[in-house]
Amino acid sequence: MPSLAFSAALAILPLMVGDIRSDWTREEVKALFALPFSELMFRAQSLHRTYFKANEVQISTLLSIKTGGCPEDCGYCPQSAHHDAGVKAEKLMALPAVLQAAKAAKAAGASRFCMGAAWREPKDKDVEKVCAMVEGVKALGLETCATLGMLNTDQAARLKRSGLDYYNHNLDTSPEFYGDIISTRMYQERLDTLSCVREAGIHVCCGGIVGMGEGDDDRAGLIAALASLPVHPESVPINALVRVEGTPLAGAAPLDPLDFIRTIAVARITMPKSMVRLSAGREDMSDEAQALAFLAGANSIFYGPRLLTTPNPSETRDRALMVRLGMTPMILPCEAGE
Ligand code: SAM
Ligand code: DTB
Ligand code: SF4
Repeated sequence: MPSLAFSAALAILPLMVGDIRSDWTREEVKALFALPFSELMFRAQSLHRTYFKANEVQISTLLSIKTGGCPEDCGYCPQSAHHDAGVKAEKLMALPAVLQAAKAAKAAGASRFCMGAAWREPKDKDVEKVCAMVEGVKALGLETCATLGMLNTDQAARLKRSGLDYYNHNLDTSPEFYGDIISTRMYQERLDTLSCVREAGIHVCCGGIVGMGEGDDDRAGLIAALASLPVHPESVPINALVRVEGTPLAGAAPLDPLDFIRTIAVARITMPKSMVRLSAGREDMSDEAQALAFLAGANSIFYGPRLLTTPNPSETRDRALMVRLGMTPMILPCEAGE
């Protein structure tokens, strides 16, 4: 009779030898979600170790460069002008203040600086201003990421010329559940923006949110949609809904932490070479739940006491967590002298 370890290795073989696939079906993804928890974790952890150093975590810091007053009606978002979450609409930040925040992020240990704007889509003159920010942040030796809403081909090309490394644009949930959450922008429009970003040669950061009242089928639908993009996003943020008072989703049922961990593990298995980011929602997560998320294959976090408008764990808490788990920040090739 084969040993237990042998049987486990056999069970994982098809996943470990397979090339990176972009033909994941929802049924296959659902089957992964349905695995016994330790089997799922074993597969995810094995693939994680195939492609990454298991104890390294990439550190990004977020800055809201244009807060509030957004014309979109995303049900989860405190920045939507359709909801009253007490977020004041502000103008686009000035360049020196952005660079000051980027310097502070670098000094605190971030390797990537992500600039977020509460826009449906930027105007061309906004893109010019963001390009100046990208150039300035890059000159500090940081990777750059922006999330500005929908982009057209020319805007994506302009951002690429400024040196933008990543563009974040999320699918958020399954195509079927999407309409329950957002009515002002179509799923297809999100896919179109992702194509423009990809065509421009900017790395894609694309993920979603768990805990909005979606069913198991929707979680599988989200991961299947991400994992069947022609090229997998280089970065996959998995957000746990931050339930903000005044938004339509403030009263969403609390998310079972194990369902969140499962989503991370399934993202890791289906997109084995992507960075999977344990994104929003860490403020309310125990150290133990976060440790499980890393074990499930998460290898990136947002670092710093604020996400865009909501709290994130303090640097002190995160540094203690890293020490507690023996994890180290991922070094960029340029920092390693390569
Ligand atoms: N306006 C741009 C857009 O929607 O693409 C960029 C900023 S928007 C805040 C970026 C992402 O943040 C959203 O796509 C969503 O996935 C995430 N997000 C916003 N509010 C959230 C919340 N309350 N909890 C978890 N994730 C959230
Ligand atoms: C992503 O997927 N999560 C980040 C980032 N991309 C821009 C944003 C989380 C926002 C959480 C709510 C807030 O702070 O306003
Ligand atoms: Fe606007 Fe983005 Fe918030 Fe939607 S998620 S309301 S597009 S800022």
